[in-house]
Amino acid sequence: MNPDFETYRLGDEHEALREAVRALAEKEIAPHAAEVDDQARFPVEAQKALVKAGFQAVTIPEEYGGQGADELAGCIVIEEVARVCASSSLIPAVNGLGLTPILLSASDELKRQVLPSIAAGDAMISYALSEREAGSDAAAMKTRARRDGDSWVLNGTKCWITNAGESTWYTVMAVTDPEKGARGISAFVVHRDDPGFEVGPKERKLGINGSPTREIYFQDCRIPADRIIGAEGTGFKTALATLDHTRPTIGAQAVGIAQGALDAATAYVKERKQFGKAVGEFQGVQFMLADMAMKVEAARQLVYVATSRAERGEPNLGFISSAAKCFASDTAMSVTTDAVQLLGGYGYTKDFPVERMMRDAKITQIYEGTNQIQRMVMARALLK
Ligand code: COS
Repeated sequence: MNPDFETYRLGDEHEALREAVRALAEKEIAPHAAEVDDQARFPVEAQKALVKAGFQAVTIPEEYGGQGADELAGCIVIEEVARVCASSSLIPAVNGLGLTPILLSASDELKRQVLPSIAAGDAMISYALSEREAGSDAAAMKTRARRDGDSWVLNGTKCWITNAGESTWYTVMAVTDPEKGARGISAFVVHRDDPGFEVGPKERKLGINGSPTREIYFQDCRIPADRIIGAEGTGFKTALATLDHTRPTIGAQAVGIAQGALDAATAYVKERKQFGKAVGEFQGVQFMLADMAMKVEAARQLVYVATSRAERGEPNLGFISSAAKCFASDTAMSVTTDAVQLLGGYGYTKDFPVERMMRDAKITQIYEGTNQIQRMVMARALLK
């Protein structure tokens, strides 16, 4: 045996980061989580605390004013915030989603235009791929971008845009050549003050109520020509390559939600007495807890492996990033549901956090690709 064996152990820096985010999340974010959900209001306290600590978008490189952290660090931030408030964890998660296309494919000049404001916490960025009729079939989008002199002019509607209205910047995929299918899609960065850009009303949702979800509209929205991300026609590839990097971050969010529910349920069954003893002393309850913890740990390890492979820029990330997102989100759904069960009637009330966690968990099986799409991506990788 060798106590210094470092394989399959997080380094000291990552452990220190977890400790720091956990402390901040418990002190500054958790106390507002129930109210943020109840009032469906943006978690301004969380935003302030995350920005003050520099945790709102840790993967921005130092040359653009960021922390220069790796993708595993990005996942740890999201996981620890989600453990207390999933809505708040969408601040770092959606920034990561919006800025990854820029990190992967944008020119240095465009990176310099956009990234420093996000790194400073003065701006957030959202990601706009989906449309009402182009969800899983993302390449069926209709939003158009036409070149006009020194500008691109966008027309169309994107939907399910997380943090829309709060974000300053939007990464937008649009069709530049309708004859070319997926190869006729390009990616752009739009600023909320660009003429012809507007946001719609907030969707009324089951969970993640603190994070606004809206449509965004482009009506002859004119942006400078240099706001295209990469070459014309590469937008769909950039969009999917982005998801290879960010699906593990949704896995991390799911792990955090599940861990929060597991912690609440574990504390409860030690205190709650029935038939003259703590309900945690009953084997039926113990088996449930053990299964919950086993799944959370398996999901966490899968997420960390996936995000580490993404950080190394390994090829063929589709299988592992979809597996991490899919397994972790299915875990979050089952663990939060069991946590509600373990708290019985109390679990079904807003006096305890587990019903919120159960509602918040559901979206992780849907966004950044439904778990049916994840299974399709995994199967394609196996069969190719
Ligand atoms: N990275 C880079 N390029 C990729 C890629 C990846 N991971 N996966 C596919 N591509 C490329 C393909 O190589 C192909 O390009 P070429 O024609 O030049 O070879 C192009 O993208 C289209 O690929 P494909 O034909 O496989 O696309 P499909 O239309 O069949 O769609 C799925 C593939 C279904 C996997 C994709 O549309 C998807 O992930 N849908 C879900 C979207 C989603 O997650 N939405 C959530 C909203 S974002 S929060």
